[in-house]
Amino acid sequence: MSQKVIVAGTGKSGISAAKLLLNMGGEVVLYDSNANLDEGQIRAKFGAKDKVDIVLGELKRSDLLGVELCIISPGIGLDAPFVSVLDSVQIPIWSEIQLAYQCARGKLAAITGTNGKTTTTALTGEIMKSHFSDVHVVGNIGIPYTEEALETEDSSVTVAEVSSFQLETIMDFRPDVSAILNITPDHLNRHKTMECYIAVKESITMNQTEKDSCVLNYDDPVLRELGQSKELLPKVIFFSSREKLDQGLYMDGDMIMHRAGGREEEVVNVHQLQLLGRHNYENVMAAVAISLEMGVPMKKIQEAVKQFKAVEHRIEFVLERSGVKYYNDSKGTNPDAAIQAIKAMPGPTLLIAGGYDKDAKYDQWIESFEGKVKYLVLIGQTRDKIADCAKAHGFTEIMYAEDMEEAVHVCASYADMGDNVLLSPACASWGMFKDYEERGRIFKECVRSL
Ligand code: UMA
Repeated sequence: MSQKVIVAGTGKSGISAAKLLLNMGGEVVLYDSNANLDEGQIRAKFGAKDKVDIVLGELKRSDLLGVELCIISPGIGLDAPFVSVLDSVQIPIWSEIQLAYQCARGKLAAITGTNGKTTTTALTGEIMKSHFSDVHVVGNIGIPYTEEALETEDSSVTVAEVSSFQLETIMDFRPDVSAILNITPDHLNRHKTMECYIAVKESITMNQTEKDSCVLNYDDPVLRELGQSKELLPKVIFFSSREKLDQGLYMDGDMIMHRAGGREEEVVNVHQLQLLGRHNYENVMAAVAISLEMGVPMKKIQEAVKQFKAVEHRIEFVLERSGVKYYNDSKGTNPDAAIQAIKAMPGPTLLIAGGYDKDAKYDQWIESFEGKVKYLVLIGQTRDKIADCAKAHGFTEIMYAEDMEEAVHVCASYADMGDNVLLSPACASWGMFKDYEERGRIFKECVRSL
């Protein structure tokens, strides 16, 4: 990697990719299309001797003199204007996780899917830590893979949460164990069609061979078909929360079961878990399957899953006040994730939703209210679109709020003892918040100061 590389994006991924390249003796052109960024602040993240040129705003061909490769941050689509400048001089584009993969050592488990990735990645990481001494949990979960890749050794285990954005420009990225948890409509503003979105998710398996494994959700028709296809080379392990499987992980009543080679064993009763909802039982099954494939003994897996608590912003219990329970599901950034949160609520619910428009359809989500949602409190750009859709489905208990503080106060004043207040927006956070984490933190602050 002692070449000259352009790194696109100066967020978490771009900065850590640039640092990795510099560490390997390379030279970096660090580019961001946002001309309003403070160049001095970006430069301060590097050492005085680091060979970094910073380019902000428009990218010109002259900026690319001697450049052989581009590392692109996940948030940047291939239709960004500067990509055509790279194409005109035939500079290949790699995803940030591809760069990390080239430099990393040891075994890799990579987890994708529309929903449940972060919980499954965090849980798999905890299970791995109970058995292996050097474990790295990286990727979309918040720590760029490039930040830790150079620290890995042959004995290391890396668990990576991988988004469709990160998969778009992989080359030979090949996990020892891959997992696709589910595929439902999301990010269609970026991937355009469902076919493209499915193809990019499935590309997590594209370099895998017979020596590798792939964990798939049997209940998802697209993934069942992928797993049954003769073209898929890795060993397939299915999990299902709806059917008893001849091989793989499945649920028998409240018991998660594992069946392999004619042998059946109990893994854990869902009442022993500290996670709510069927979708979380699916995440547990996926994590168990991945961990078994990575060589963790069942006893250690069983202990680790019982200890594991919900990660922040995923149906996270905040507190109970005046007999009302408050839950933060800020990571419910699309309708499907938000449906899972509503299903997991133990009783009548006041729901705070709305945000940035990702071209999503809200019909199924509204239908999932099914008498459980008492009031819908809407914030953000999608307020009118959601309100129109709700009314078309006969749901009229709708209120608007200008910000999170108002939304929380409205809920607190309308909630009765025994009710739940849930933030699960079904939309991205952009426009009102920096990211879903900031949205969740602000929600929790508002709840705590009630
Ligand atoms: N930028 C450009 N040109 C563009 C668009 C953006 O230069 O056309 C620049 C922006 O000005 C900004 C930079 O790119 O300076 C931001 O890059 P980024 O959006 O890739 O952000 P990072 O901070 O690098 O964070 C990324 C992931 N972000 C996205 O995929 C949008 C983080 O996932 C991830 O945690 C992090 O890398 C580490 O791997 C967040 C996310 O929202 C949590 N992911 C989506 C999701 O979960 O639904 C996929």
